[in-house]
Amino acid sequence: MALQAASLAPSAFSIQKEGKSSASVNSGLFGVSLADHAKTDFSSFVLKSKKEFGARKSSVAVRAQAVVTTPAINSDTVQGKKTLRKGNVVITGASSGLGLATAKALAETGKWHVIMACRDFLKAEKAAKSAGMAKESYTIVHLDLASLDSVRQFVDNFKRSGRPLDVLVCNAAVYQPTAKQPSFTADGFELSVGTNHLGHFLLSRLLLDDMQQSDYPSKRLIIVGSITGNTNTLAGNVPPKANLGDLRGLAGGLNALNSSAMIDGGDFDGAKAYKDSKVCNMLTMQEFHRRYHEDTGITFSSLYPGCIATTGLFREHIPLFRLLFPPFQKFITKGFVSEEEAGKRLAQVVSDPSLTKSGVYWSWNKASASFENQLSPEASDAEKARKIWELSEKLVGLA
Ligand code: LMG
Ligand code: NDP
Ligand code: PMR
Repeated sequence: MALQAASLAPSAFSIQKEGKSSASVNSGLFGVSLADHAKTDFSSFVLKSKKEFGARKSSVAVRAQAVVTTPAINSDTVQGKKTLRKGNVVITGASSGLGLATAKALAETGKWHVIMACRDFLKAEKAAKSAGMAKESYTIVHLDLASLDSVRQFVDNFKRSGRPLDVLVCNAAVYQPTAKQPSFTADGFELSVGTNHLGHFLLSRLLLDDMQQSDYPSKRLIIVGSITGNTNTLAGNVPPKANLGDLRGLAGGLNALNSSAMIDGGDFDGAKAYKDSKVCNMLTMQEFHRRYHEDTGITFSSLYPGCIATTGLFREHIPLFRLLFPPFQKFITKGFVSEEEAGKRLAQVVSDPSLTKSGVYWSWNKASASFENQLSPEASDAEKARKIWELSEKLVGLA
């Protein structure tokens, strides 16, 4: 499936070059008015070109195209008032759970075009359809975060599309609570940290330029964190606890050959690896803030959306856990939140005008009001953040 989907990615963008001039397609894709936008049935183009892929391979080669972007603020000549064009938001892992709910919430506003960056094209298409997302409100593009080549391919495809990037949401994740042995990404990194942290680290670094170039008024880079990575909470104290130690495993490449598969150099533990990866996510957001906020104006945020106990994240947990976890969170911890509610929360971090402060880890109280939350000492350790940044740069080939 991954291979098959990989071959679809270029076609998703190649349709812009088939039969229509860039200018006419771009006016539909990037134009301000919803009516104009609705005329461009981009998602059906994607599916159509996918079907044609096997028969006409030569047409799939991605060619660079002239970039004709519409400015963020447009004058609406009919009504004589200024309007904001649709924002373009990339959401990784938008094929289920939080990512899908956020994509849906944003698409429904009519103000956002969602680029669903997913490893399984067909699953994503079915998910978007059954969520009732209007087909002109999204585009699915292949991205497998467990492969650095795939991340680079995604970025190339995105750049070639000529679409401005206004917000990037790093949402995808894997959790392997029952794994006895580590598994690895295409590049040989332990899978949870390799996917959740290193894949997103490369993706965000490579797309930062695009966000910088966008003329959208509020550009944001969001990385989904979690309470379970924060040892200043009860949830963060359920064993195994997150702990990055002195980063010796990360420095060694997390490959279980010449180093441990775990960041701290310890024995493999899937639940700990996930929590460690979330600490990396939260530290990365802060390091981005320190390095780039002032110069770029981009808002860097992280969040804990609540315990969405029903998502696919727990697919590898034992059946008894999957049965008891939702009622446990609903009735005992009261930390439970529905996918829909969590999607609205993340959508706020994407687009709410009151959530523009950079460097913040957002959470929500019982009344579902957002507040700036406190991170654990480790998840706010600036020196560790810098070291992780530098080691990660080496591992993903940026340094
Ligand atoms: C591990 O087990 C697994 O081994 C691992 O594979 C992985 O899955 C990992 O985190 C994921 O979990 C953790 C295990 C052991 O937890 C359990 O699942 C045991 C459940 C036992 C049930 C206990 C009764 C709960 C009440 C009953 C409710 C019925 C519904 C049941 C639903 C169960 C679904 C989970 O965990 C333990 O060892 C238990 C000890 C729990 C420690 C709690 C933490 C206390 C820390 C206190 C310090 C607080 C300091 C911070 C202060 C902050 C204040 C805000
Ligand atoms: P889901 O499993 O429903 O969603 C995870 C998404 O990530 C899926 O779309 C999955 O794709 C995708 N994904 C996994 N691996 C890759 C990969 N290699 N390349 C591309 N995409 C990939 O879980 P949630 O919605 O719960 O998780 C979303 C985010 O929320 C995660 O960052 C998680 O850490 C965070 N979070 C979740 C909490 C919860 O209680 N559920 C609490 C706190 C934070 P596919 O559909 O193909 O499997
Ligand atoms: Mg946890 C007190 C509140 C609370 C909250 C908000 C969560 C969230 N959890 C809480 C408490 C507890 N949990 C307690 C007391 C226990 C012991 C019974 C407990 C257990 C537990 C397990 C076994 N919880 C879990 C697991 C998982 O496998 C989940 C996990 O750690 O995934 C990494 C999990 C979670 N609890 C949460 C949240 C949000 C998760 C899941 C996901 C995540 O952090 O992304």
